[in-house]
Amino acid sequence: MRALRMGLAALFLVVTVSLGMGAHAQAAGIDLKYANFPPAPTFPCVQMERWAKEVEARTAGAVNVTTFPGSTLLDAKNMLRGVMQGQADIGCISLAYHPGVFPLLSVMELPHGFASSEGASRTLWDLYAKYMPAEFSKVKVLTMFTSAPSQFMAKMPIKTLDDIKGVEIRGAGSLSAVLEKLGATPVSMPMPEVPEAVQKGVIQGLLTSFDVLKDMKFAEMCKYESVANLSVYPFAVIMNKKKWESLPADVQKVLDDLSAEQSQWTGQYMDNHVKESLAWSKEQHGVEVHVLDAAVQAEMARLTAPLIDGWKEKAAKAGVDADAVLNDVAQLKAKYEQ
Ligand code: 3IO
Repeated sequence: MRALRMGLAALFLVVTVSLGMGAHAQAAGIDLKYANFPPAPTFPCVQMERWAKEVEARTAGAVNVTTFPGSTLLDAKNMLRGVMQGQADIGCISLAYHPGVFPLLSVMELPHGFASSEGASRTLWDLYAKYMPAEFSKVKVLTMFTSAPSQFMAKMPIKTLDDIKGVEIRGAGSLSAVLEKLGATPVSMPMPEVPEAVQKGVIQGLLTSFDVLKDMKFAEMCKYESVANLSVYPFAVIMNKKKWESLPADVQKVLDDLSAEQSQWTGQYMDNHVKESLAWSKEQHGVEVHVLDAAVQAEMARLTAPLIDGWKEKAAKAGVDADAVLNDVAQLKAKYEQ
């Protein structure tokens, strides 16, 4: 009898607590501020809107996400700190903008030869989930994804390595290092600053994926596109840790269940969008697309290979098992890009 009464009491407690939590989530109306740095039409913001819509639907409206694209709440350079300090609850960061801050996951900026954003995005997420690297311990990671492979967009044709020798081209982080190895003059800056730099002639072109031809209108200014299939840019969507800890368990579960799916969704969207952007740029702006000869691509691979040893050295100093991570990248790439 005593045991039954205690059992009932415990059941009553569980029911009231869970009802209470649900009621709290509904009544309090959880509002999350999500900051992003590039303009609204770009892929990091498209995936942000998709995530917001999914979260609102899957929590039956208990969570409301307010999105701030185009650096309206936090810009690229303030994003990481701003989220840690709680100016935004959620933010999107490009890892390449923070050299030395992510010794493990910067492995995804190296020239592995990924052919797709989907393959690279899923690889990045799996690496994060496996290693849970200390470099992200001060935030909650909601998802990760990458750009598509990087290509040249320039004011003049690029067909050989001679064509970029000493030429000012924009890349960020390790992609800047790629440009240096190729003999160009690398100029590093966040994406939102690039259109003006091209316009003013500070740079003659940029190295990133072809989505921006349409989404940031580079097709108007950079008429010559060269397919080089260089490294991708990794991104992370991070949440203020206190905010995360304040969320009810059922809401946390919805967000955790969305992480891997959101990574794959973004990769698939990006791969399709790059094709659409290229077709649009040819039609609307008559851009010229040149696929670099196999011999030129092979030479680029040879010149950039030392970046991998450079990463290994720095990673090892930060306590990362660099060989194990590189091995995982190769295996995951084969798995997701077969
Ligand atoms: C990128 C960044 C912002 C908006 C669209 C984009 N497409 C590819 C990238 C990657 C990149 O160049 C960067 O700076 O992160």
